[in-house]
This record gives sequence, structure tokens and C-alpha cells, in this order.
Amino acid sequence: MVQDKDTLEKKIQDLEEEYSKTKDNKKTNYHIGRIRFKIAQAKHDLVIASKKIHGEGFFVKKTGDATVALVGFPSAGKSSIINVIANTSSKTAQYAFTTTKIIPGTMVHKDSHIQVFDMPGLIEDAHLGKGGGRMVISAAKVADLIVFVIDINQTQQFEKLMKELNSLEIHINKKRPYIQINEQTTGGIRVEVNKSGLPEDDIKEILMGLGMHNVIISIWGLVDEDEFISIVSGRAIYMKAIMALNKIDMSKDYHKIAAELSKRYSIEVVPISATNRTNTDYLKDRIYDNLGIITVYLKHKLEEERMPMVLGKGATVIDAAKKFHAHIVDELNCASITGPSAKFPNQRVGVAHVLKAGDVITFIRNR
Ligand SMILES: Nc1nc2c(ncn2[C@@H]2O[C@H](COP(=O)(O)OP(=O)(O)OP(=O)(O)O)[C@@H](O)[C@H]2O)c(=O)[nH]1
Ligand SMILES: [Mg+2]
Repeated sequence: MVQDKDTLEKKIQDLEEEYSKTKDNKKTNYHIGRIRFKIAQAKHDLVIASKKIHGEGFFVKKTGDATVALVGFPSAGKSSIINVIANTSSKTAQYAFTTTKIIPGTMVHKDSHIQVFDMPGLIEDAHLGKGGGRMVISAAKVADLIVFVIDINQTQQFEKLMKELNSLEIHINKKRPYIQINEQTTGGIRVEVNKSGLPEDDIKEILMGLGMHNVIISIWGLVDEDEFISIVSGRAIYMKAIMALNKIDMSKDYHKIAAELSKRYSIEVVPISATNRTNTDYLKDRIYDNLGIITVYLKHKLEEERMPMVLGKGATVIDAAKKFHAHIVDELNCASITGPSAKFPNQRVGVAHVLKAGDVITFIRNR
């Protein structure tokens, strides 16, 4: 049965009341697990119900070598930043909600093409469909990196952003705990490995709540109840993020503020001013680096022209060959490399050789 928004809000309120009454009684652990599960489920249903009320969905297409989403409160300077770092022109203004839909741009850096999404401002209760909440979810699903844009005069907004993303079941700069679930036809629920810190009974209760009655489960890392539910129900999204601390032209203390934020939230903070273009090239560098990509160059042995190719850090000669052309892999013998990963120019290396940014590669085929 699909429940409407008001019914769900009432249900969450009742459950939370029940939860707070039951919380301090140690004998009721089992019951608490069930309430927590029900609350999480109702909150998720509420997000879905709110989406229906607020109308249409939308679609963002991924292009380029990697994708980055700019996320922040209204007027933090997202559009001002995309206008500086990418080849697009997004409207900027002093009033909130200047941007109302996702504006894509391309940032060209070190011969890579990085797609950047300028997004509508996110606000509190975005997970209920207010502000740009839904757009953040759809963009988060395709983005490889989030850049939080924070106004230096409003740094308290970061805490609210993190809370919102938590409600959207987007986990920031966290490693996904490894959980293995094997569905069976009979035998009930068997917890084989449990390094979660959660009582086994709670785990069973949650799985039953999700309709998983016959499974063997192993949990290899610490996880709390909310995150566990979010993972086993398939809704959890894990995202890497950095922060662009904007408008530093308005604060003399920006070094100190940046350092404090970075320490408190364990996030890389890049202080910038979009208006004065202070540090914006450095921001591009940090985006590129946090995407974990390198640009290498392919060169035919008889030609001067070099073709840029973007690969993941740790990529080998064979990875470059695969990306270049599937057929070349069978014929590939070795490669000749000039650049950071070579000991000397035109060094012959095997196909398992690990490349570095800036390498120039010439494939050498079997005769
Ligand atoms: N002083 C100063 N003002 C800035 C800076 N960056 C942006 N602004 C101003 O802040 C206001 C909001 O900038 P936008 O780029 O429109 O902000 P936004 O985050 O895109 O806002 P929404 O689209 O409404 O979510 C504008 O008046 C900008 O001129 C900066 O580095 N320094
Ligand atoms: Mg904007």
C-alpha cells in the first residue's frame, strides 16, 4: 500500500516517540531494533512519497573522462565557480535559487575532459524534495566526486549539508563496509561473520523486516543500524568529496577557518575566491587529483603527434592498450616509454608496467 506524506510523517513521529520511551531499557534491545528499522523504512517511503508530490524526475547524462557535482546551499557561489573552472556560463545573482536545474559544463585540465554539474542550492529538508534535493541524488549517482561549495561566512551550513546527505542515504568519504549476503531457499538466517558491532538479533530482525528469511550473511566491518539497513536494502550511495571554501576575499582568517573545518570533518578543504579567481586553478588540480586519474600520451613511433588518454591511477600498459583498441591487446609485445615512469627516454617495458601521469607511450607489436 502506498501511504501519503501526512500519514508517513505521523507514523515517523509515533515511532520516534515509542523509540525514545523504549531506548533506556536494556531488556528491550530486540524491540528497539525493530522500531529503528521501521523508522528508517518510513523515512525512505517519505522521500518517495515527497517525490511524487513534487512532480517530475529528470535525467543527467554522463560524458567525458569523469564527472563532478557542485553541491551547496543557495548563494554559496556554485555557479560563479563553474563559470571560472569550466567552459559554461551559468547565471549568478545575489538572491537564493538562481539556478533551478542542473547546468553541465566541461572543465579541461591536463588534457582531460571533466564534466562538472552546477546544481540548484540544497537546503534543509532537501531529502523531502525541497530545494534541489532530488537533483542531488540523481547527480550523486553519476558523479565520481562531490565538491561541496561553502560560503566562508556560513560555515555552519556544512553540518546541515552532511545531515541532509545522510537522510538521502549518501555516505561521504566513508568506505563501504564489506557485507556478503547469500540467499538460500531454506535454513533461516545464519550470521557467519559479524564484525559490525551490532547484536546478532538486531541483524536478524532487520533482515526479516526486509523480507530476507533465508540467508547466510557475513559483515566484515563496523556499521551502525541505519547504514546497515541502507546497504542491505540497496539504497546506500558512497561518494568521495572535497570542500571549496568560497568567498575568502571576505575573510582575513580564511587559513585558520579552512584548517579547522578540515580537521573537524576530515575533509580536504580548498580555500578560494570565485570572484577574484584566487586559487581556482589549484581547485582544478585538486579535483583532478581526487578523481584518481592520470593523463598519458600515446605516440606512434614514426609520428610526432601525441594523443592524450585518461586512465585511473595505477593503470598499466595493457590498460592503455585496451582503452585504445581491443585488437591491439592480442598483438601487443611491449611498449616504449618516455616520461615520469621511465628510467630513461624510450625505455622498453613489459605490458604490466605501471604508468605515471605525463608518460608518452608507444605500443610495440609482435612481428
Ligand atoms: N565576495 C564574493 N562574492 C561571491 C564569490 N563567489 C560568488 N559570490 C557572489 O555570491 C552570490 C551568489 O553566487 P552564485 O554563484 O549565484 O551562487 P549559487 O551557489 O550558484 O546560488 P544558487 O544558484 O542560488 O544556489 C553572487 O552575488 C556572487 O557574485 C566570491 O568568491 N566572493
Ligand atoms: Mg547557481
